[in-house]
Amino acid sequence: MRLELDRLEVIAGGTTAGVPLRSSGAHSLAGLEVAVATGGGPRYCWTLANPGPRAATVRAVALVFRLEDEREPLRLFRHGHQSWSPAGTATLGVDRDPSLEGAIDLARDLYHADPAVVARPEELRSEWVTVLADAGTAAPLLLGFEGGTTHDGTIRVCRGDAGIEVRAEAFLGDAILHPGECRPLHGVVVDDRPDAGVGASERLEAWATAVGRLGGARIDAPYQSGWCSWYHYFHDVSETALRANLAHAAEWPFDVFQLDDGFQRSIGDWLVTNERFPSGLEGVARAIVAAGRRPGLWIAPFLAAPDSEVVRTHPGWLARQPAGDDPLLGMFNPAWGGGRDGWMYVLDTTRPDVLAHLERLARALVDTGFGYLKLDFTYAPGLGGRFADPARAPAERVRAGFEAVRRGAGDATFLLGCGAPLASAVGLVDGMRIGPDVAPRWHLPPDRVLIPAYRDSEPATVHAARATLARAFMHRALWLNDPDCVMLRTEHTELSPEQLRTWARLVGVSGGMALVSDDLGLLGDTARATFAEVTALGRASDAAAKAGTPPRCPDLLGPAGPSRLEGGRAAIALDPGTGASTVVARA
Ligand code: 9PG
Repeated sequence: MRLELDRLEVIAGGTTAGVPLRSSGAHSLAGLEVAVATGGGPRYCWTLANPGPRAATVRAVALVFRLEDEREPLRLFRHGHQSWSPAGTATLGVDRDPSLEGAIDLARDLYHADPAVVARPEELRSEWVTVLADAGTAAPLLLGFEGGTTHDGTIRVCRGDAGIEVRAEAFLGDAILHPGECRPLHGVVVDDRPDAGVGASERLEAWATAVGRLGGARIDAPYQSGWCSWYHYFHDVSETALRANLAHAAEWPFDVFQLDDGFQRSIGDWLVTNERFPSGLEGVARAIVAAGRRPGLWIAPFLAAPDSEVVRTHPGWLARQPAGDDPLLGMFNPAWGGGRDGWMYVLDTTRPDVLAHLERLARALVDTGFGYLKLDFTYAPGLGGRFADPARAPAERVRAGFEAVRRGAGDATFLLGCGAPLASAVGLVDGMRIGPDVAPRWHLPPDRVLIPAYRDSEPATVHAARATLARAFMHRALWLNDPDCVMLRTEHTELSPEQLRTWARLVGVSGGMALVSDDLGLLGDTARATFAEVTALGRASDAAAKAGTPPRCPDLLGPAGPSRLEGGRAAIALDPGTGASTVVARA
């Protein structure tokens, strides 16, 4: 199995144009000029220019390859766009792209770089990187973008008239290219080493290491353990509850106490607490410091409630709908209220005044004592809408927001990305949520009414477990992985004791961040012993990752799907169907 470069395509101004491409050179199409240089590796460097006198609207530019000598079934590593998007394996002709399942526009926009429904019913896509494995070749093949900061990268695999096509698509999301402008695109790399001993995970590790180096990844933060308020208290968290948990701090080896969603008066007005937090953010930070722990705080910095102070005083700061003048809607969450039944607006991160606001906000939170910020729902500026500067691609809009927060927060603050387009945040965040939310149950109940297409992103522990296996290779190459919180409760949970242990040990073996999200007053010696096991496994796996051996999923593209993880001195094998697992020591 090998990739043959076939042609170049530009989707701009509503039309698609293509030219054959066999070698390096500059090509004119759709009024634009694309220069492609092919290097060893193989590696493709390309630039996109607008030589014309008028602005051009560019949706995407693609290198199109033909897959040769493959033997089906063709399996691919299907990587999702943002933290909550699923990651795992898919088979061409068997699995379907979720965009085909009739979800609402916002759902598609949330979970993919390109919100449009895929063009062909058999098409599969992977974002940022993929690995292909067929029935005939022993060595899998990796295709990936070297970055994702100035545009997204979507890889599409489909059956064309002349066989299977693989497209590496630089997605600019209808950004304007000004007359005379030239933009470098992120390089595209192929790892087709014929060495059968180099499996999918090893290829992804090598790719992530290279991308992390190129992008100045922040990979030096210490191993993180802590407490998070979300999965026990949810929106009803209170200062009383927080202080009650802090009273148990001495019994737990936590570094950070992180207050999650529920403290704020309004989404967007992050410095003002609601009536359940009479001491305000200063009082909260002081109490956590007094317990000897690092104060952490959740914010959704790019969202704002319709009735928030920030929207009332700065209506011009909002991104707009693609057509008309109404504000762009970035999330629907009735628990947030906000004056429009839970619909939230999106701040326009192409505006210098909005970026100055985000910078000031982060500085104020750090000055208040929060040295750890969880930045959530950060996909929002990447949604399709109208922004003040139409020249910025979705990935650039997301990144500009992260950059502003980093400027304000300073270098010493631990920033955790969440709901984040992964590729846009490299070099800015210290930690990254790499999967959907956990829940006190292994599977999602079959009767739950949801958007059917994106069930795999809904809160269920098996969904978080799958992501922890599939994205393990990113740990300490691109950031510290946050697999989401361990669940230690034994009451008010549908997790069996075995499922509870499986998830806890998987978090441990992954080497990722280990946060407890229970009412500590309800936990006893068994829970403390489980957490001690998590952090012992975790510190060993994390130390190995720091020394160059990241956690590895040996059956990532295996026929039974990912089910095993090796990290440090331990290996876990789990049955995603039942949540049963075994952990063994490795030599
Ligand atoms: C706080 C929570 C927690 C959690 C985050 C995030 O698509 N959704 O509607 C959706 C809502 C909430 C959510 C994920 C997805 O959870 O992952 O840890 O911080 O926000 O509201």
